[in-house]
Amino acid sequence: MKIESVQTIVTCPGRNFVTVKVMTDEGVHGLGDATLNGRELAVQAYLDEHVIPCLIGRDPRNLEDIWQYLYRGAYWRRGPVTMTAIAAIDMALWDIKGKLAGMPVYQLLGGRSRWGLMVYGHANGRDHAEAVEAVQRHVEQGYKAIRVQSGVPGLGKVYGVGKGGGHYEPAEKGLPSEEPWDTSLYLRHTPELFRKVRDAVGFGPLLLHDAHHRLTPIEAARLGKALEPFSLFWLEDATPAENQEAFRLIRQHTTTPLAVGEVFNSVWDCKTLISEQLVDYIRATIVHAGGITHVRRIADFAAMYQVRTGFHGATDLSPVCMAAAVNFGLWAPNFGIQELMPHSELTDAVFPHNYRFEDGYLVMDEVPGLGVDIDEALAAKYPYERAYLPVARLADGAMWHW
Ligand code: GCO
Ligand code: MG
Repeated sequence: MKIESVQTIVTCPGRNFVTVKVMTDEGVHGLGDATLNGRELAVQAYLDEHVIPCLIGRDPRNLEDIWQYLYRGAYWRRGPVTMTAIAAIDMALWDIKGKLAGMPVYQLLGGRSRWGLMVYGHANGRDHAEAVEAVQRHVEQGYKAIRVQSGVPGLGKVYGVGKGGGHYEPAEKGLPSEEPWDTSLYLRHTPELFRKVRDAVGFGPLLLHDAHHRLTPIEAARLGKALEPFSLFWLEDATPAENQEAFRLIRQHTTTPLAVGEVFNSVWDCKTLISEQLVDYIRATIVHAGGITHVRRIADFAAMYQVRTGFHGATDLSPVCMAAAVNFGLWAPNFGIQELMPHSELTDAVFPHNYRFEDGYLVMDEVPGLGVDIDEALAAKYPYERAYLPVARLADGAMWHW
């Protein structure tokens, strides 16, 4: 059996997605997500120019060997562009393997450990009152776990808050927009937000919050401590984690559980964080961390230290990645929670898929492969449109972490 051709498909049904389609000489094809928000065409070029030519003629069933070939063979290791490209091919090869076996990918991984993946939805508001209402709406919709973000008085646009208080999509058409940031305003208002949410909905729903890399370690420690009375499920990306040891300080000061890793692309990015038990949830995703083959290694390593998965699942992860995440989560013994930011109807139409939301969980039927496809004719109607994530600046104009 041979890989006959591989195609990269870029489409923008409301936002940009890059998809890889691997075709075999036996007519079976596989799909992989290769979307890297704001850097989409770099991954496409990496695949088209440097990866795909090396794949033609290889046996798609040897996905481990192909993974090692792409990782070791490039000589230049890691990095988001490389690891997203490898992830896309890896996902597509697992999809093919599942179709050949007539089994869902979760069966190939070891079968179901659970019937569904508990997800967390995004409740956000321009102010606390709007955020509380959004939490109540999510409870009514059946969400068991809800991430809460709110506007901060004195700051204009803030990470995690949609324009109309509803759907939030961080990437914007055109060049990067600029957002103001002020940590002291944020730290003053965030504990108050969670007090209001708990007053309104009680302690039943699990609550999460994303600090989006904005805090220094000691500020993160202070926030974690201040949030303890509200019993969060996790505080996410409290401080940038290039320096993994920075989490030691946060950990010494607070029992609020910590999650990190949506920007990680290899197990090396979280080796200290996991082995020193500095975090509770690892958010590395299949699309940005080398595919199912590598994320399985991260998850197994994390399991040894009682760290559970909490995969990134924002709208920039296509339904192909989400289908892979559902397969993975159905199996992973140390699955913790899955982020769910529902895609638009148009995106769902371009990528028909088998997984679905049911009463707070993502479930899927027993279909071969990943259980997702692409409507190429529809995808072709929505060509790439340049879009970027915003950047953040402090009051004096200096760049900050967005
Ligand atoms: C999350 C993330 C996203 C990212 C986005 C960047 O927790 O869902 O922080 O909102 O900002 O995925 O591409
Ligand atoms: Mg996040």
